[in-house]
Amino acid sequence: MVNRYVVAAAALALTVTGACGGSGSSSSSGGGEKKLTLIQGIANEPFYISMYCGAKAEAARLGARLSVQAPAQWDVAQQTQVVTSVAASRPGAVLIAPVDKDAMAGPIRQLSGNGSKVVFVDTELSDPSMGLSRISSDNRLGGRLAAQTLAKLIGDKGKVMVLAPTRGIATTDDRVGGFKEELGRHPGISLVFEQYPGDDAGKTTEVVNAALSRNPDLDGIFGSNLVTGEGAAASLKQARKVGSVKMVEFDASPKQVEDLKAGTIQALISQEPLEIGRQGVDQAVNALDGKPVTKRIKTQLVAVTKDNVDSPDIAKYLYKQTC
Ligand code: T6T
Repeated sequence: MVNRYVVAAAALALTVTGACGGSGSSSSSGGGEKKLTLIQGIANEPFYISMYCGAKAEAARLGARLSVQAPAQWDVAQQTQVVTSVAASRPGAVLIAPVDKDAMAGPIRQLSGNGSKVVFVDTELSDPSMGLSRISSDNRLGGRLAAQTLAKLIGDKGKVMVLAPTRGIATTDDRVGGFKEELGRHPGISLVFEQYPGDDAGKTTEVVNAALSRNPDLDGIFGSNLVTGEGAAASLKQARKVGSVKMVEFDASPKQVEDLKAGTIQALISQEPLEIGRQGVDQAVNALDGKPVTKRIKTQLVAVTKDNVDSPDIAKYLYKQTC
């Protein structure tokens, strides 16, 4: 089963014109209309849709032209195709979420080589010399918060598993790292599985089904992103383990919130994708205007539970399916 957020097209390209509209000539710095391109990690997925919503509103406020492109799947070859095509169009600035912190360095060099300002949003590259700004959650802290939350849910003892799409994604690598670091402070809890099924809900469901049959006494699961979380929740339903296996997931898609309210899962560690998109546009426009750029910006995280999911101050942490 293919992740249901994947679209058939190889890349999704949408263009939003800022307040000034018009087709003016692009400019990588100084006068003329500012052309920005957002390259998401994957198309048609609530975290990146929400990021685009934040970026779109900020681009309109600042009078910049924003287009968005994304690979249909979380895949280096597909994102490289998108990067190469965007590099050829020479936008003034590119906001990008690299799908691999090392393999995407080569393709992304094309962007800066062609004169585009590069800003990392959400994920980033290992090479600290690349990118003018990096805007993301504090993912290591988020992983630790997930472990603290899961430990409380299982009475600080038992067997747990952690899921991430694949190794090499800056964000989920840090979440898994933070989760394992915090587990080290809970001697009564053992990590029995660390699995990487890909950014694919269906494959995640199969992996968790297998883990549950090998370990029927599993007590808790941490899904380190939206897609692995949704896949794991589907497995708990199939295995009739809802409530007996406690689940903490990163992100807060409409489906995840539905599972939280239904009691299938017990907590979400949610991010601020709209704010990440907004800040990415701000830093890109600062770079184009020759103004100071902030190198690193950390946005907020919150643990969402059945008790607080409907409170007004949580609303900004819940993801959108459309802008
Ligand atoms: O968790 C987000 C994002 O922060 C991560 O880098 C990749 O997965 C998501 O897009 C959710 O699917």
